[in-house]
Amino acid sequence: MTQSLTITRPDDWHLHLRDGDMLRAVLPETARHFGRAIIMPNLVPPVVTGEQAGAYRDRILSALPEDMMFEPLMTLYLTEDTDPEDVAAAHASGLVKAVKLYPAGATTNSASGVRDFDKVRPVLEKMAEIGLPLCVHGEVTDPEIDIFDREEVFIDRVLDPLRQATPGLRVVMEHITTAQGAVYAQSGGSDLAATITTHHLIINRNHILVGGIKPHYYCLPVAKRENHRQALRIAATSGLPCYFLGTDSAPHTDANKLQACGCAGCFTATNTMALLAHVFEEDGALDKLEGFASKNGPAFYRVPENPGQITLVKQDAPVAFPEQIKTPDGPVTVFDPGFAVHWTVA
Ligand code: OTD
Ligand code: ZN
Ligand code: ZN
Repeated sequence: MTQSLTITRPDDWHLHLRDGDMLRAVLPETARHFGRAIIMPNLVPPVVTGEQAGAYRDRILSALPEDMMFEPLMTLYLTEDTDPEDVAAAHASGLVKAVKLYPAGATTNSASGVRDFDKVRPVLEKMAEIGLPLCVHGEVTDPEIDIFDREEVFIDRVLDPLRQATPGLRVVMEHITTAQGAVYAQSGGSDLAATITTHHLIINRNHILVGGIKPHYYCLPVAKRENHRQALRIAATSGLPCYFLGTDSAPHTDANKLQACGCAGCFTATNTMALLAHVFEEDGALDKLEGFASKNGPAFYRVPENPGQITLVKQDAPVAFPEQIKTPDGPVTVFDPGFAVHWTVA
């Protein structure tokens, strides 16, 4: 029996595209299904100014195959030297849709991030004034704090004080991984939201560690206990407008993943929509998938929904997704959910 589900063309509200050869290799994987994506600015060096964001946008558009339609929504990487007027101008021109806050050292390429939050106060105040969202990587970097607790501690120590001190600031908690993150995301009305990745709906920390270490499941924030995964499933399938999809699809070559100090990141662009259909069906919530992937994000970011649609089809035989994407830098392994998937995008 085939079953199908047609939804408004989705968007990815958190995506890593990289640059150069890697950009050209991974961009079609996203553009095939998604209308737009919030493009993460953690290049080396990072995308800090409006001018750099404009140049990166041009490189993305020239890497896009001619027969594909896709709009990159650009972000700026917040540093302690970021100029509030540059941010305001990049927003006013329509180029930049969000500013990204990385606590220095929290994740891949975050060394230029923020150490002293007082130094970015003028930028945050300008953003509150103009309604430009702040996307937050919410983990403390304090070496005393256990890596599995870093999100929960960040909410209490950094995020809540920062929001209290900056009334009107619109915030997206990126890639939440805990029950505490899911609860807090509901507390800020229409000025607070959270993205949830596909992989955090599927794996818990056992998947990374039991029966041998699985580098392809290692990402940041690291997957937590099973009760947290369940809380994320409840949040994503709830239909509440504060939760939407941000895949955090983060390509690294296998050579860079499979080594003594392997890179963090799961590459899910290729099969994300199929996996989400599986997850939402399993939770009896296929009717909530469109809100999560296609409607709640545009509503928060105050942009129209995509004009087109995609159709997800469920087939009897398991779908064979490619195991890897070939790139000139080497293969990138596609996220393997560890179970048979019968959904595919038609
Ligand atoms: N997490 N990998 C990367 C970024 C994210 O925190 C993130 O947004 C990356 O490779 O850029 C990862 O595991
Ligand atoms: Zn992050
Ligand atoms: Zn990311």
